[in-house]
Amino acid sequence: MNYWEKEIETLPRGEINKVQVEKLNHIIGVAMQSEYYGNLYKSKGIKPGDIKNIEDVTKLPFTTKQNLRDNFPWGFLACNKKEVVRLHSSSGTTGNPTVIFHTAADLDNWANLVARSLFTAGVRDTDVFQNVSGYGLFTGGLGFQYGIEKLGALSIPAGAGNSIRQIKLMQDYGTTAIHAIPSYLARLYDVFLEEGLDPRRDTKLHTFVIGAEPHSEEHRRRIEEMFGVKAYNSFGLSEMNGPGVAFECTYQDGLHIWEDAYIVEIVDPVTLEPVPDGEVGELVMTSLNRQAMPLIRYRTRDLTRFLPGDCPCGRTHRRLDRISGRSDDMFIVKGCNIFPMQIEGVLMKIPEVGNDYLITLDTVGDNDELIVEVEVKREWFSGDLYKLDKLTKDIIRKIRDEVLVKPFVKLVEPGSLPQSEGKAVRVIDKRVKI
Ligand code: ADP
Ligand code: K
Ligand code: ZN
Repeated sequence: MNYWEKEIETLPRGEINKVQVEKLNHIIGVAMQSEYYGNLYKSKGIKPGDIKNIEDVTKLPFTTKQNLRDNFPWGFLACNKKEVVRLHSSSGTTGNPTVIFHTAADLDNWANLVARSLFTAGVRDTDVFQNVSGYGLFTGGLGFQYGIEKLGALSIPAGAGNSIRQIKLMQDYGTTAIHAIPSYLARLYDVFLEEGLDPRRDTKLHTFVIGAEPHSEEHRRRIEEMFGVKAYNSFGLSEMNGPGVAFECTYQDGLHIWEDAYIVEIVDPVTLEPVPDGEVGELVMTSLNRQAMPLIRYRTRDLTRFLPGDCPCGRTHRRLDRISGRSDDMFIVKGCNIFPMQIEGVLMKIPEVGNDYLITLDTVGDNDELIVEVEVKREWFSGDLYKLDKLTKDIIRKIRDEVLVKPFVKLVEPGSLPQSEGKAVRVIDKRVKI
């Protein structure tokens, strides 16, 4: 058995589009029960049935994070409050938070998508799955929890942090699969070493599911090497439920995005026109199943592209390239547009470089400077000064070749960079704003 839901996962393109058109017409009607879409669509004369073919989706207005904030908390609710059984919310440290509501049926659909995603990455009901993710308002906790249970694997709701305890759980219960953010796994590996353990020898791990934050192909390969596992890329966002939106299959060549549940567009972030197929742009998504709070043409701000061609796994749902960053991640130094992942890609290819780094943008004199602190592997840090100096110069040259700005590079001891509780903070901007 290769598929969780064979018929849906291998639906021919024409059929997928037909399902999408039907569901979109329906979901427009559902969305119009909310104050936000009700007012907006009435004012524009949009109604269910307007969508004749899939291209018609482009006639609908976009929805942005700002719209969600402005209408917090109930403005997008499309059903009776009595029907809502859960909410997930972003922290909202700046401005209003955002909130997503779910009915019982929404949660069931979501759990099924996560189960399908995990199955696609080769996880089975015989696995012992440790979810190393914050539970609570963050969707990575409960989102995976119910998906693992639906799949039928033995779930260990370990939560985030406390690496010694995580390792103990792995050993006590023979954990075979883990979900965690990639920046954490690199740190977890160090704890294994400090404890005198080798994850290849002392655990039964074979599968990682990594996501929730951008990471480079090189970072993935490092994690696979360190632990002796296969690491699959998992993409999702709270606005589209959370995990289970797009997932790598065992071919590890792009993430299948579930097109029976979402309409997927990639647009130029400036003109908002569709980009030519295969070009990078902003991912725009429409939720087709959610009843409590459908979102139509939601601008994710995530940058990616469709991969061309068919996947050998037989799934017909299109594949996204790994997310190269968010449109708001990009920073400009000395006139050059730079994404943190470009720098990560360079660093992770250098064998002496450790797993952590921090980019700081600062004003020095009259200039903006790019400062990159780079962790060096322990066996190298105690090396001679001549070698370290050579390494610094090598890093400077390689980063400059990639981003066209010459950085200041500072080598630091492993474990010495500040560590965040959740997703890694890769860039700090201290520049004087004029
Ligand atoms: P927040 O917006 O507060 O980070 P979410 O948990 O909803 O909360 O985060 C979703 C975002 O995380 C996505 O829009 C994307 O930017 C990022 N993300 C999630 N999975 C991946 C992944 N596999 N690769 C890169 N970025 C990812
Ligand atoms: K089981
Ligand atoms: Zn595939």
